[in-house]
Amino acid sequence: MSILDERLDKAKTICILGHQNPDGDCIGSTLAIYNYIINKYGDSKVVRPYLDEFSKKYLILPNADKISNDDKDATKFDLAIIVDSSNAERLSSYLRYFEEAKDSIIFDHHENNTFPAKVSVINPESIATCELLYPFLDKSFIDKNVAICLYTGLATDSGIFRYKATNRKTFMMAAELIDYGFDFTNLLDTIVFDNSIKQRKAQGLVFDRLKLICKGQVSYSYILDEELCELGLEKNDIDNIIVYLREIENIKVAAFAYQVGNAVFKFSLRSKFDEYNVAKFAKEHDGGGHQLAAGCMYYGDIDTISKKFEKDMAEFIESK
Ligand SMILES: [Mn+2]
Repeated sequence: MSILDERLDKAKTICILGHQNPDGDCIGSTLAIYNYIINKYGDSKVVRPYLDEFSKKYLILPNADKISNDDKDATKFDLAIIVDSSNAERLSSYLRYFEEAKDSIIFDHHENNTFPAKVSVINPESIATCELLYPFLDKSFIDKNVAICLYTGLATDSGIFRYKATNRKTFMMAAELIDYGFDFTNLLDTIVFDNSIKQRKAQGLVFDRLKLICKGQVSYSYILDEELCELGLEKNDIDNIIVYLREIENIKVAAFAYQVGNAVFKFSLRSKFDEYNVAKFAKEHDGGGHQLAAGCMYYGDIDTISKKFEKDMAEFIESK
């Protein structure tokens, strides 16, 4: 019996928590666990998944509509399961559920994980939390519903099986999962490749003002809140833009800034090469992440922060 099953057996009330601004791996691992518990225990357990609001495209996943963003639940859970979160702050307003829970277990693949759970299953070598989680699930309770959720995390965190950390294990797991018989083509079209016209217009705007900085080695662009508002878009409608900024020839690093407050910008960073470790850059600018994918913060109006970022990034690139 896995350490997850041991804890599930003992708990009557269970919450599942993940990081703010949840991505495919966070949502996928949350729902893989949720569907697994339903398969294994039916309605003999109370299971509540809590995540911040996420893109509606993920409603294609089984029981995604059961994920709640209620942070005022008075239940003191027997067990909190945390996924894909490197530290306690990442849980934002749901942190209390973890703090008040009697028992806790975390599954995560971020470097420098400091999450204070009772049991930690951490492996930065794992390409996705879903990959790390898979061996802890009893195969007799994995069905199509669990498989499609695990596949979502595996596919999205590996850049659809393209990023360097993708290996034999990743493909073996994908192969096992697709045997459960879900429509993976439609899944990936829905959650990754299809965009609304509004999203395509936002991408047009971002590409219109795209700059190649640091002698063409870095692609950089941004979008303002008022522009998103005008297009009728939410923040989670633009979370794929960084992917397109990375897909430009000859660049080493891609950067995309969007507003998270009045004079506060969050930068998404992607690197194409190990030696340009954007997690290092991010750590020096109020952020963190992985070697090839990270995020950080800049404070000020867009012109000021663009100039400052350009200067900081030039130093970072030249130091290589
Ligand atoms: Mn992840």
